[in-house]
Amino acid sequence: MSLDNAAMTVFGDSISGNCLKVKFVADLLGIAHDWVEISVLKGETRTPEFLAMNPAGQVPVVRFADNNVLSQSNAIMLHLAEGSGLIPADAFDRALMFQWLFWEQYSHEPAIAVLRFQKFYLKKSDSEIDPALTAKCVKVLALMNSHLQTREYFVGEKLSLADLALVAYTRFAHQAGLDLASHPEVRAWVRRIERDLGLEPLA
Ligand SMILES: N[C@@H](CCC(=O)N[C@@H](CS)C(=O)NCC(=O)O)C(=O)O
Repeated sequence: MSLDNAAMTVFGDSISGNCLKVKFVADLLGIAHDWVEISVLKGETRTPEFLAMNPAGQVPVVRFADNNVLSQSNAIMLHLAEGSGLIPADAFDRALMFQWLFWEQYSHEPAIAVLRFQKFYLKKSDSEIDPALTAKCVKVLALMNSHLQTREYFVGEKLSLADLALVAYTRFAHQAGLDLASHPEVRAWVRRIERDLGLEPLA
């Protein structure tokens, strides 16, 4: 399926890093799209209409002009970016990009996105938050900081989907109560990717 001139509708919550990943790629590649705001907090992912489109009850979801529907943020990014410079041409670099995409979903997002949600949206106090979750976030940021000591981008010294997936929640770290001043390479990288995306710095 060609994405050229295709009308595509993104069903997303604009407070969600997972949903913003889709916008980052579409905007960078100039892929025209409509955005339908779906509020997770208002339970709009649980309506019969939404569940008929994505039985997993999660955003983001993309519906293409031919009515095909795709969910899972990283799968959507990969589909939109097919054949573009956001996916490394070199096979090993491409594998490294996948390495970071899988790490993002298994280790990074379940830490930073969850802590941010609990603190910033559910307004949980520090005593209500599992200390192991905060420790996991610090470990994740330390690993990223160490990787970025010797490079400007996660893979191949060039912007790739790995950076876009990882920046989505890292740039909200302050809303999780995490101070990027302790992870200066990560902070500089966030600014770099925000600049590449034409975004104003959040913190
Ligand atoms: N692995 C999924 C995670 C999607 C996800 O957790 N979406 C959240 C918003 S960030 C959601 O829709 N939550 C609603 C719910 O689970 O009820 C992805 O990357 O797309």
